[in-house]
Amino acid sequence: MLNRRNLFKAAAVGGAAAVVPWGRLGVTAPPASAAAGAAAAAPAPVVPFAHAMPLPQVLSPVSQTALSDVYEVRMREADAEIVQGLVSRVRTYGGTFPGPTIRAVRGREVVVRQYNDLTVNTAVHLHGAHVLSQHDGLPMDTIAPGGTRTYHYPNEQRAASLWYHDHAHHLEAENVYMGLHGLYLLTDTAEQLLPLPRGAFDVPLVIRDARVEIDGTLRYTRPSDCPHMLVNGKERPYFRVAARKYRLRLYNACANRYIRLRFADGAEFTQIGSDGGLLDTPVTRTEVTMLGGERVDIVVDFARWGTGRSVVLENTGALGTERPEVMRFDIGNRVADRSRIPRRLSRSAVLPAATVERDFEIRTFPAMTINGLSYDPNRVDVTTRLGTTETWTVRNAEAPIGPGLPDFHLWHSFHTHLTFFRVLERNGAPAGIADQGWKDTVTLGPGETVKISMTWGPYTGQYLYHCHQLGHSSGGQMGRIDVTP
Ligand SMILES: [Cu+2]
Repeated sequence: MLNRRNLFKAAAVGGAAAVVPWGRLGVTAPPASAAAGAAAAAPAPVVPFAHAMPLPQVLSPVSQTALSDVYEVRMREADAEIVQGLVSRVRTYGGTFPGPTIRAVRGREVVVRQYNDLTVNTAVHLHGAHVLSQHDGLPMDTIAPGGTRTYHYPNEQRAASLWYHDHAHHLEAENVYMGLHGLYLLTDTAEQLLPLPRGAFDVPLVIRDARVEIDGTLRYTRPSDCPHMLVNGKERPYFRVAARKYRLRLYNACANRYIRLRFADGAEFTQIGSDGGLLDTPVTRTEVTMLGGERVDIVVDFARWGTGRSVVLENTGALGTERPEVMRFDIGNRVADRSRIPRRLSRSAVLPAATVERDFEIRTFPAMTINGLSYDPNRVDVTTRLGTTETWTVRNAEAPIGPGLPDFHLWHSFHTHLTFFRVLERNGAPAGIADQGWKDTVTLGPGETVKISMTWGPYTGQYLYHCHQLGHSSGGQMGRIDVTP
């Protein structure tokens, strides 16, 4: 847990401890379980590139009908080797860390029967999916230990890189951190017809931080005390690739941390998709900043570095005391590559003009609130009618602090359930390339404001919007929206 010495060490980064009030540090929600509150041991040493990067296993259905695939998942504790040579007890979907990948096809329903064999409440939210309210994994719709619940996902939406993760009230941050997250890759005919890299050359990178202690304990704490950076469940792995193009699906699955990714040599790559699926046209990037929950799909041509070379993906959003490496790609032989990036990836529907405007302000001090209120599942914060297009102006009320200081807790994001949105403006200027495409989670650095627009639907019922720094949503930065007929 946090103690004054650790807080001081964190504050001393950059040498400005005296000007940072204690209250502004360590603001992620306190761990919810007694186990997580035990005294902390030192973190295990950081040894980059000790592990080969695994790919999350793909889940097989237990049964199929003409129109649906049925899966069963048992949430249970399991042991995982996150840092080489250490055994960590984690919370899992089905025994793997991270959970297994579900592959879905547009128009084919997925049914997941979840069994909770853990000792904590859970709720399974399919992030980015259009689902009925009773299948959304709302914070109070929990599965008690020993219980079960069946979720129905209609998959009547375009291809996108989704993920499922825990959303139980006050517990989501710790549950996700301890391992309750997995991928859900939804494809459709339009995507399949594109000549993008596919199969073994379409690779998810689930990136998240962790603190694994010298005895192997995976401890939930604030990100500035989490020196390990995992990709697909392993600390700073290496991955052998062929000298050709790959599609890499970047996920920030950190509970409480932004990451800023680039190749160590500054090489360009091509972004083809975001949270809500393919962009209309590809864009060239050299760096992407992602807060927890966001997805960025990119295509990288490893032939540019050549056989026998390596390139490191690094996080320039790391603290000065942390290793920037996230993973290393080791480039093998050149192989046949008929994939290419078409100039036109998709054709987005145009959002109608908004008829409703709303303002939201996200704050951590003195309490974790949106518009001054902490989440109350019995209070309706926003009521809208099905099909209404709205413009929401969202402001991060935190002031920036000096460079080099741990400022993860001052970042907020804004995530809407049920529907995707477009980012119209950031800080008063038209949205740039970082805010392209259909989004369900948008990053707000300290003091930033974004204007977003969405049409509420396709279902009526109770849904949520919240900060996706999960320590913040656990603490109350969450609101209820009811969509009425
Ligand atoms: Cu927040």
